[in-house]
This record gives sequence, C-alpha cells and structure tokens, in this order.
Amino acid sequence: MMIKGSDLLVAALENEGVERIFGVPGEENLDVVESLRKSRIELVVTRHEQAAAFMAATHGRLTGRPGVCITTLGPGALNLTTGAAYAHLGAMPMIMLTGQKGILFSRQARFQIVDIIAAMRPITKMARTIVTGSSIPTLVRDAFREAMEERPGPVLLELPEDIAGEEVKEVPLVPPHDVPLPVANPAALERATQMLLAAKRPLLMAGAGANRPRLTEALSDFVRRTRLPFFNTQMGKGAIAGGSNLYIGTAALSERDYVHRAIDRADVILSVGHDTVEKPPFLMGPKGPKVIHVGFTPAHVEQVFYPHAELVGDVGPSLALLADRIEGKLNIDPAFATLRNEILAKLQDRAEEKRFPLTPQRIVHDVRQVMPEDGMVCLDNGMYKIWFARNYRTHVANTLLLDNALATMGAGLPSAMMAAMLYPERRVLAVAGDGGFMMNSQEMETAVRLKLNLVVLILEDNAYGMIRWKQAVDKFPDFGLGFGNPDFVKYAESYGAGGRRVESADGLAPALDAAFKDGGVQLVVVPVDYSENVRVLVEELSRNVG
Ligand SMILES: Cc1ncc(C[n+]2csc(CCOP(=O)(O)OP(=O)(O)O)c2C)c(N)n1
Ligand SMILES: [Mg+2]
Repeated sequence: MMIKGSDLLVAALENEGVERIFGVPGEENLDVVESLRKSRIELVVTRHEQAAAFMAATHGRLTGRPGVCITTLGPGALNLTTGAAYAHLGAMPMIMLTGQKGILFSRQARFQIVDIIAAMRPITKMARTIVTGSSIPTLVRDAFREAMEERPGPVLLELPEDIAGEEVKEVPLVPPHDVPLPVANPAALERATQMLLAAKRPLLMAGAGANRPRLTEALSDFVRRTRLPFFNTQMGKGAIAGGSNLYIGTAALSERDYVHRAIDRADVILSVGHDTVEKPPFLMGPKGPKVIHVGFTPAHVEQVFYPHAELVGDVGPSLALLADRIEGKLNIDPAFATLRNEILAKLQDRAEEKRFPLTPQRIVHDVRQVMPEDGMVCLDNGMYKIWFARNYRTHVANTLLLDNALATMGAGLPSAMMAAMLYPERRVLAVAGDGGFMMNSQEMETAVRLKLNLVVLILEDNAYGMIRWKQAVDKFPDFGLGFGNPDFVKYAESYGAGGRRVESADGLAPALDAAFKDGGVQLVVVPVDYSENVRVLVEELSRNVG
C-alpha cells in the first residue's frame, strides 16, 4: 500500500491524540491542509502565527500534551519564534510544523527560503527536517516524546512540500505509551528528611514546575500531610489547593516584599519545581536558608540559587515518600502563623479604595470577586502582573496563568482563548495593558469566529506603564513611553464582540459580571491609576530593608 507523506503526517498526529491545529498555512502546506480536511483534526486559522504558537503552547501548559501549530516557510515560520521561546523558557510542550520548498528539486531558487532549522535551534528542544515520508511515524513519535519529556518544551518539524506530496510505502505508526518516571533515591530522601527534621522554620516553595498537570494533586497532598507553611513563585501560583491557612504569599519580587519577612527568617526551604527561568523569588546568599531542590531534573546552579541538597525524580511520588518520613515530626516555630496574618493583611491595603481611575489593588480585588474558584485569569505582560502575582489569591492549579519566563507581551489574549476552548464551562478572563493587548488584538476575530466565551479586561494608562515605572524608579525624566489608543469599545464592536467602559470606581465588578453573563467575546476597558507603583513597590518596600 502506498500513502502520501502528508496523509502519513496527519495519521501520526491523530495517533498522538491531536484534536486541533492552530496556524496560518501557506502554499507549501496545502497537501497537509488537504490531509487535515479528511481527518478528525480541526484546523483553526489564526490572524497571526504568533498567536497560534501562544495557543499551542498554552494547550501544552494546561494539559501536559503538546499543542500543535502550523505555518508556511520563511516569513510564517519566523513569526513562530516568539511563541517558540515562550514555550522553551516556560517549559510548555508544543509541536510546530512548518512548510519548506521542495528539497529534492526546487524551481524557485532561493525565494522565501530561510534556514528555519538553524533559526529555531536555540529556542527549541529539537528541530528537524523531514527528508523522507517513510521516517514520518518515528519522527512524529519522537517529537512528541521530546516535547513532553521533562523538562518539556517546543519541537519543530519542517516538512518540505515535495516530501508532503510524495507517495511512499505505508509505514506503521508507533503507538505512544505512558512512561512512569523513577523516584528519588533513598539516600537523597534521607538527607532531605534530616535537614527538615532539624529545621525550626522550614518553608515550602512551589515553583513553576509545581503547576505541571501531573503533579498538582500530589503536591497538595504533601502539604496537607506535613502542614509545611508555603509560598510560591509567580508561576507556581495555585499549585497547592486547600491547606490555605498555610499560604504565606507569592514572591513576585526578589527581595524586600512582605513575604520576604518569612523567607528571610526561614532556615530550610523545600523548593518544589523551581525553574531558574523565573525572576528569582528570593536571593540566596552565605547567610540565608539552606535549600532543598525537588525536581524532575537536577537543579541549575546560579549566582542567586544553588541548592544544598536535591531530590531528583518524579516529584509527586518522591514527595509522598518524604511525607512518610516527616509527617507529624516537624517542629515549626508558631511565630510563622502570626507573621502570615500580618503579611496577608498588608496585601489587603487599599483593596477597596474608591479612587478613580482605579488602583491596581482595587482591580485585583474586584476581579477576584467576580471569578469563581476555578475561573481562569490569563495575564499579558505589564505592570499589573506584579500586582496580580502579589495580591490575587488562587485556590486551584493553573487559575492564574502568567508568563514570568520569557515575559513577553502579546500572549494574554491567545492564552485565554486556549483556556476558554479547553474549559468552556469555566469563566475565563484575559487581562492586558493597552500596550500588550494591541500586540495580538487581531485575534479578537478568531475568538468571535470560534464562538468562545471570554472576557478581555484592558487596563488603560495610554502608556507602556511598566517601563514608565522603571524609568521613574531609575530617576530618569518621564519621556517617550506614552501613546494614544483606539476607542476600545468601538474596536470590540467592530469585531462583533461586546464592549464596556468602566466609568467609576464601583463600576468594574458589575461590568465584568455583566460581561460574563452576556457570554461570547466581551471586552471591558478600565482606566488605571499607576501612582501606587511608586508609593508601594518603591517607597514602602525600600523601607523594609533587613
Ligand atoms: C514583546 C515585548 N516587548 C517589550 C517588552 C518590554 N515591556 C515589558 S512591560 C512593557 C509595557 C507594557 O505596557 P502595557 O501592555 O500597556 O501594560 P502596562 O504596564 O502599561 O500596564 C514593555 C514594553 C516585553 N516584555 N515584551
Ligand atoms: Mg499601558
């Protein structure tokens, strides 16, 4: 039996359980598009390849299974680079399929040809050209294995158009299987046990890796059993469900924030899944706490993070073995509980203030009011990210999606679109600045076309606010970072979405609630007063030295 290369590719993707592919095809992909038409896989076209990559990466982040995106060669493939880096730094499994001119013969000389494999190599785990149809089953299986394996990330497969269109002898697909991972070595468990039993003020830190879908239940179980007080990094938010009287805060800044009062007093930190791509949650030094790294892979050594012990292996089962050894035996300083109350009370400061334009604290507070526990807030990148990371309480894993790895602007809306597709029964909110929203706002059309239920909240300050804040912190004059905006309500309406503008301090929560009740794609724009950035994040915290 003979089979066309593109049919074999699509069969191999079906074999991996792929349900949708996001992207913008070019003429080099037309065989693949035709094979998709005949398959169970849905082709979702986006209005920019970057958004397709952000969506595919978010699929990987939320499910543990790679999301898939497709583009043409050269210009289309290059538009995936930011999404590739987002998945690479964020450890999100993703498969990128790009077209290429024929490799066996080419009648177009070098037209549109860019060495995409070379361009993508530093921002992928693996990048390969498919040179013969008969290698497709093994290459696709290997690509998925590589993308999913710890530490997960993006993989690129480039399919030249002649290989896609060529008939080859049918080759069997490779069936996927689960791979249970080894657990931590007993000697490592013993060492961690001794360190924790000797500690007076131990803390657990949940890092980015703690939010892997396979891990969250086991981690919550560990905290319930050991009663270890915990904090999290920005990307570790929500990883520990329940046990909320043990939550001490989020380390959104590297030092001096309220939560550092607890971190600075800790003698041992059990760091679960910390990935040093994140901005450091605290800075290690000669006098600070001893750190135990718990991870699927060994820790990296950095100037500010160099663990003293490591538990390497499948994190859930390894933590269960650690809990067997320490449950009921820890001696935790009761002063931590008092400190916790002080820290959390501080974060409530000005949360209900009536100032208009709204303060960031008020915005975070009001968003929490309208979001159910399992509602998902998907942030773009801007000043408000720090406020959400510090002040927004999460109770369910992956309910505050933010990017503290590449920290790119433009991912907020696409990541929320993916969340809305995967969890149609939940409330999903994208939060973006007026700068970041406009970097992928064209995807409002995709969201409307897909009939998603999704609310987009835009924080309007007519500026690249975060950079303006840094400019002020560094004592530069206010210069060059302002811009004008479209009328966002009319802009939303022009896409067939709904739009609302918040006109008073008490207007935000009802506007968001009404938007969710209306359903479909809804945009809410709220003016924000960023003077709190300097008052709290610079002046107040700078007094917290020591
Ligand atoms: C793609 C990209 N370009 C530039 C930056 C640098 N940067 C970080 S935050 C920011 C300003 C964000 O402005 P806006 O989206 O309006 O949010 P605001 O801070 O004003 O709330 C910029 C330019 C970035 N992180 N990503
Ligand atoms: Mg702005």
